[in-house]
Amino acid sequence: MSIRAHIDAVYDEVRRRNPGEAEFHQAAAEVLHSLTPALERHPEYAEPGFLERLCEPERQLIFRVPWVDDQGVVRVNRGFRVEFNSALGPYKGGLRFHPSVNLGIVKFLGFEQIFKNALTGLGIGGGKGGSDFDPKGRSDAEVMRFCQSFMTELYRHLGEHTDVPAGDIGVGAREIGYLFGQYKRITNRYEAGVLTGKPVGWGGSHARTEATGYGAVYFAQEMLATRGESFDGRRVVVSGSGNVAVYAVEKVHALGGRVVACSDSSGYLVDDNGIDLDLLKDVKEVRRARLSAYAEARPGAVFSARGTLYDVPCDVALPCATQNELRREDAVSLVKNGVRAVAEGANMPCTPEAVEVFRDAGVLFGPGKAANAGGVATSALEMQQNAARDTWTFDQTESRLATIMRTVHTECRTTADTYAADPDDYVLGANVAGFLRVAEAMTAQGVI
Ligand code: NDP
Ligand code: 2IT
Repeated sequence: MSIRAHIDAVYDEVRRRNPGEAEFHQAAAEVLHSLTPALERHPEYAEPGFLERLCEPERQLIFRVPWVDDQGVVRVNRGFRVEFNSALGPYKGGLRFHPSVNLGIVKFLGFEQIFKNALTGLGIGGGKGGSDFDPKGRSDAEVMRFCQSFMTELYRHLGEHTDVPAGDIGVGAREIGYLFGQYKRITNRYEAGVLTGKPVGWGGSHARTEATGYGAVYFAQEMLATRGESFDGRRVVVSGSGNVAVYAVEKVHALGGRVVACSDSSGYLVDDNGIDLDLLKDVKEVRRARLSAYAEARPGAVFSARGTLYDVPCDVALPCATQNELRREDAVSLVKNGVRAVAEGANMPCTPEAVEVFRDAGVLFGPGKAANAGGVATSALEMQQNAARDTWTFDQTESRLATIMRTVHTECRTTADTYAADPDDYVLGANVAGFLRVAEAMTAQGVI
């Protein structure tokens, strides 16, 4: 069987064994289909059973999460943790609380996380989890009770050497605090390294909050530099207005660019004078309000509940909200308006059809598993600090983050050049570089 036919057969089997899990199929297809040149050079990874092992999570947990709301009504959610691959280290990856969460979404995120974490070079395996719990509109007390119930089941599977969750959509410092408190209470252990994304005052790392957004901008900066360009004076759109988006805006502004649009699930905002970051943080981080509140407070800013921010002319687009939010027609619009580079702050925000449009137009495209690796990389730095009972300064941590992002960028390009004779093929570069690191460890550790 040719390598191509083998990959197709493995993919067909992934679809058959995981029915209805569209996002997982999509993520698996993207990785598997870029591995052909890697398997041609390393035929041992095309042996029967190898890719099949890679695509089958080591462990999948699904559990009931009952909790009582402020009215005394019992609510029941579903919790997930997919421990996908531990070849390089303890399972590592965030928890997502959003009503759309299901097993297929968690599996897609866990699968991506394997290669992303490998790219950081930091000794972390891949996992992801979450719940279909919707924190929107819930009081702090409700969120606390939910987190306590969630951890009461999950704690037995965690440990600083076993599985280390962090945040993702709907999970930030507040939720990590409640989850940590319950873990500590049940286990009677102050095991700081069991969760990352903790507040800085008690075991959290400086720059972890900023890391994903900052890292995505560093990655885009490196991509632009390959063409002798920079952020200086550039118009940028950033989708979302959560943790990743806010700190992407902050770093773009620090580098002399101007973010003219951002969004949330209720619509998008255009502010041609450049997003006012203090106001954005106040609306989204302090008040947890809708984005329209920003437009109400800022003359000249326009909020639209319909349409898309990808129709706003820009030089750089940073999708930082959620999967499959940037579709073919959005990519066509961005290209028509002269976009130079797109870097994924979110996980898989661009559909495969959109990525094809960017590729055909010669637009620089940084895939999420490379461009947003700064978040999990800084989580690994948090684990290092916890293990050493040490605290690094903000500057020290950010400078390590910047070095890691530059290294990830270089590795994508050199791998793409070696395996596809096209250094601009960041998708292939990221997939192959991450895969080779995991594959080598899996082979050395035997059939497990
Ligand atoms: P947040 O919950 O802080 O923010 C998410 C943002 O995206 C919000 O503005 C939210 O709008 C918007 N959004 C979420 N779901 C949808 C949807 N279905 N439709 C439209 N808008 C939506 O999450 P993060 O910023 O942490 O995560 C954003 C992305 O980045 C995710 O893909 C995540 O997996 C990825 N990521 C996060 C990392 C991290 O360290 N946090 C690390 C690497 C990747 P609203 O408030 O209206 O829901
Ligand atoms: O998608 C991701 O990389 C994250 N949500 C961060 C994971 C982590 O463990 O910091």
